[in-house]
Amino acid sequence: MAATETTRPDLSGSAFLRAARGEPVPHTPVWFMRQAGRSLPEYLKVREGTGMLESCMDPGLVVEITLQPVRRYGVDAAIFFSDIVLPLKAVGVDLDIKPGVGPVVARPVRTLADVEAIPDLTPEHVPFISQAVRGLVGELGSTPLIGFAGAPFTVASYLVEGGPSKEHAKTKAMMFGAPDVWDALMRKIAGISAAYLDVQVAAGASAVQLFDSWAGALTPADYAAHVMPHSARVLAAAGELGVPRIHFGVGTSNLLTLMGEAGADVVGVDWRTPLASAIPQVGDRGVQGNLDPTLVFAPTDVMTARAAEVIEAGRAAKGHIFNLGHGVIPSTDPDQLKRLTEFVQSYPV
Ligand code: 1CP
Repeated sequence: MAATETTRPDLSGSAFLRAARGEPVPHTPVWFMRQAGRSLPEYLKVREGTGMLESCMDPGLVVEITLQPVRRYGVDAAIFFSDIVLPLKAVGVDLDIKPGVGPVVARPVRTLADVEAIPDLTPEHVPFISQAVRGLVGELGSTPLIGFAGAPFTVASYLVEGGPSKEHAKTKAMMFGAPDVWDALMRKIAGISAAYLDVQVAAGASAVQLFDSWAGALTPADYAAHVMPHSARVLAAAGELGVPRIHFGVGTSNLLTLMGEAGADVVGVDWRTPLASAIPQVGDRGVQGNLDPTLVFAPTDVMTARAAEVIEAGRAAKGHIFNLGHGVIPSTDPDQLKRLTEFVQSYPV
């Protein structure tokens, strides 16, 4: 329903969208997680003096930063410049994104009352998002825009820990020890993430990615029991919008089947799992990935040889979208990413 609100350009020839749907492609599509707002000098320049969250709420800046890697690399998709905690900020959670640290939450969530104090997200909370997406879709022409949201477990980790965490110990303690609070929190975040994706697709995003970056901290049984049903609700809501859904996590070699079954069209794979072993696990779905992000620091011929291996392995999938196995490392040389993009796009299909 929401998806019909904006007239989109004709994207039927998009290699990215075709691969996401398992259709034949003119070339292997490529984009990079965290391609916007990392290593580019033109990004650092426009961000000068403006905080991260402030930048995400400025449609002019969001359009510019999202377009920068598309202009420079000619990637097959743009990823919306925002953050997984932006919707929480928009509904009034007291948080900041601290340079060099990441999201920091002033009063971490511990009780049912804390969960109930978080409002649900409505489009009125994020008019600047709709405006930025509309502006982008106009500028991007035949390049599709990927909208995104954080999956409930990964967003919960920031809310419960109060900031970045390695062990996610307080989060998992709540999951194991306070199931009623956990269930309420996961439902709350699932609703916010689904509404946030709805806003982006209604304004013209052509695909969505659900980031469950920290799901790899869980056993398959705990993922299935305590996390998957909530991610599945977000993916089902996105499915209603008629756009392809990518589901990504880090260190998820034991969760790939479940992450697909949660309702993804494409499963994102980090670099630790060879695509040859990931593909049978995801079954009749596409895969996205998965060059080790440090390989762009290697000599170009070493990087491209490894990229070729990834493309060759991807042939066995229903569809393959080339990407790094996680985000672009901030010190990455943009010229090397440009060479990688050209290599992937010119590799025989
Ligand atoms: O291409 C892009 O960069 C698009 C925009 C984008 C995306 C998709 C940003 C901007 N953040 C994200 C998603 C995001 N944010 C994830 C999922 C993807 C992933 O695993 O990399 C996560 C876990 C976050 C949380 C976050 N925000 C962190 C990680 C902290 C930790 O726990 O280790 C950090 C450092 C941020 C800040 C952030 N988000 C985005 C940018 C450009 C920045 C840096 C801003 C700054 O320092 O000023």
